[in-house]
Amino acid sequence: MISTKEAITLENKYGAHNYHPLPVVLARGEGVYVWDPEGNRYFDFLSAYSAVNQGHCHPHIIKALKDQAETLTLTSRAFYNNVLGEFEKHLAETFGFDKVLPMNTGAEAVETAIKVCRKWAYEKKGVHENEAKIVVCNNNFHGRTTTIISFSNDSDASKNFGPYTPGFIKVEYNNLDELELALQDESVAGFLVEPIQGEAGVMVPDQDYLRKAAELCKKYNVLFIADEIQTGIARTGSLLAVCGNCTCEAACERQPNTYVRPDILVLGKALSGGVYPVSAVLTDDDIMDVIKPGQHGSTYGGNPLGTKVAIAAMEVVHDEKLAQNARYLGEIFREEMEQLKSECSLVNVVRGKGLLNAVEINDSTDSSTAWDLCMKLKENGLLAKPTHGNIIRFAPPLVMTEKQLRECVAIIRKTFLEYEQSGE
Ligand code: IF1
Repeated sequence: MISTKEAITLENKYGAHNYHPLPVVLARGEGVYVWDPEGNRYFDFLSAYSAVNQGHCHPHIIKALKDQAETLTLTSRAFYNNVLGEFEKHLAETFGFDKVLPMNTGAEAVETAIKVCRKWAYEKKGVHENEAKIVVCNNNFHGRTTTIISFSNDSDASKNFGPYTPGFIKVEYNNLDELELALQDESVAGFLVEPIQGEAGVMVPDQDYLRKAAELCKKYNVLFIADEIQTGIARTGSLLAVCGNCTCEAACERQPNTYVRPDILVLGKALSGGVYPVSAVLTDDDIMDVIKPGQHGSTYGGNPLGTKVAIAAMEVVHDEKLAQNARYLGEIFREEMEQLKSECSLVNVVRGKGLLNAVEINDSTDSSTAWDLCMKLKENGLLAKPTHGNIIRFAPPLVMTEKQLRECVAIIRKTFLEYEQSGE
């Protein structure tokens, strides 16, 4: 096995420099743990940006991968296959929608949702062709295709990738007045929103924001599109973040006072448990039927290998009650971080839901403190990474036990207090 040093050298020499990774090389993963080539073990507190909610190399998912890999991997959609329908039924019933359109990456699913929404606007709402607009929020992150970065206000993600795709209106996140004003434009087709803004630094909106936003969309005949690629699949303590307070055993029971049913639901990442790229767009017949044969697709979209893996990944979420566990452990984690805040001047703000949490470091956004703390956390056996500048995202796999979580809290506390005392 090549060493940490060799692996980093190879990536730097032959790989595009489109990331600035923490200087650690991962060679093996199991559950909440990862190991580097030298055998050092770490708690994974990033979970591949919430794609590994089920833990690394979950045996149930790996078995599904192995069995299907020896049977049939890819057919294209030129023919049917004997897994896709089962996957689509499983998802449609679990999340309560009529139809599923399978894709591969999150960005492809977001692009699919944008296309379906625009087509619905022309063919069902009566918006003039090529005039459909979609409302998005400032500081959004929905992927990295040229259309998606066209509505990003993050210069790193968008600068010098123009010309940009038109037809998007930006409003302030968590601001219902601005949203309502934008929705009054009759050419608006949809409102695309993250239930919690992950990349922006785990920004949690007011409790009733999503429900009231959905009500406004209904009022103005605009499709409410929930991007649950990062917040979904039990990460925030319920199967979907738009669910609010329900900890559904299986399908999302509609809780009138909290359940927010999007018109279009976008899933990815942990939908397939970090084993194989699978994403999906879910909606009802009267919206999905605007897509006719030959109007959208993907070579690997809905392939039997990925969909078999996704079925197994969703079974793990249900059977191991990951939403309930995320909710329970998330409350403990935030309590402990609030306690640390009272002892340590480095901690400015603690926020999150379930096991999607972040700590804002008491330093300027361009300081290296958050990075330096993550380097110290690595030395102490825990891997996390700053999002923007001074915010550290903490998002372990949802299979973590309370004992392991408390061990991680101790590592974070030790690291922060030692760093503060060192006066670095
Ligand atoms: C990177 C961020 C997180 C997402 C939401 C769509 C997508 C993502 C809410 C696109 C993807 C990933 C992309 C990855 C790092 C990570 C990320 F930092 F970029 F913003 F998680 F916050 N919607 N997020 O979070 O899904 O096409 O990647 O499968 O690009 O660096 P994808």
